[in-house]
Amino acid sequence: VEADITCPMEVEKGSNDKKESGEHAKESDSDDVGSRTLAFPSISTADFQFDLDRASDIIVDTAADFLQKFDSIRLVLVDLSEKSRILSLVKEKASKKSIDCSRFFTFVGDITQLRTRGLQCSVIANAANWRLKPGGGGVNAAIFSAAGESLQHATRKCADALRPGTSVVVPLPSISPLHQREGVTHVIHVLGPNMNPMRPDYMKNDYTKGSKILHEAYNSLFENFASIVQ
Ligand code: AR6
Repeated sequence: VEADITCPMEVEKGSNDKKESGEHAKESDSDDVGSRTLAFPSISTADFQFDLDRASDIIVDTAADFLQKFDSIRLVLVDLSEKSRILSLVKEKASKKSIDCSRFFTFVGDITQLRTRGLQCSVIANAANWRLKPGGGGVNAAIFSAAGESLQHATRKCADALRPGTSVVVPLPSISPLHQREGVTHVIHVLGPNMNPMRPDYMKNDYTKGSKILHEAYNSLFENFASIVQ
């Protein structure tokens, strides 16, 4: 299977994403690029209903700041569908900034099957709930299910709960199928702002506060990732 990986800087050059993806798709196991790569979902923009346009600005801004501070790390925004609107918005906005597209790009696929699909990546982020519980749908359910019970135990050792705008690093035990199959060594749980009235900590459409919290969530995620790499 060829990876649907695209370079944000190149998105306007052609419509055939797969063709332009060849370079990334064929990356080998031989270097340690995977251990310096963080793959993350778009925090808060599905079940938590955060506005996609605002979220894409925040993703591009925080990623650009972070890449300036740290050399030789990669950030990869992942979503399930080629039609993902958040991926399109981020690609479009990243291409307008001078961001190195080998260090920040988007990838279409399941975040629990990255190596299988050709992306070397040891650290993945989860859009968690405040109790750090498995299930509930979305990427949280997918990660807890793929990682098995050892992720629940490991998570319990690290934290009981999260405040919106914060994250926690959980080393993934080597017995976890996600570690064995995909080479994932760490999961970083992130709690973003919630704009869904049916979920806890509903922010009542307050985007002044909500945007600040989403900023904090990505900064916390990226800083935690940097602490693992160093
Ligand atoms: N691989 C990659 N991306 C995914 C996957 C996957 N397997 N599954 C979903 N996405 P969401 P939130 C994308 O709803 O909005 C949970 O129930 C999805 O398309 O998972 O932060 C938790 O328990 C979207 O772009 O997270 C919380 O209660 C992104 O992941 C709540 O939902 C985030 O969508 C968190 O809501």
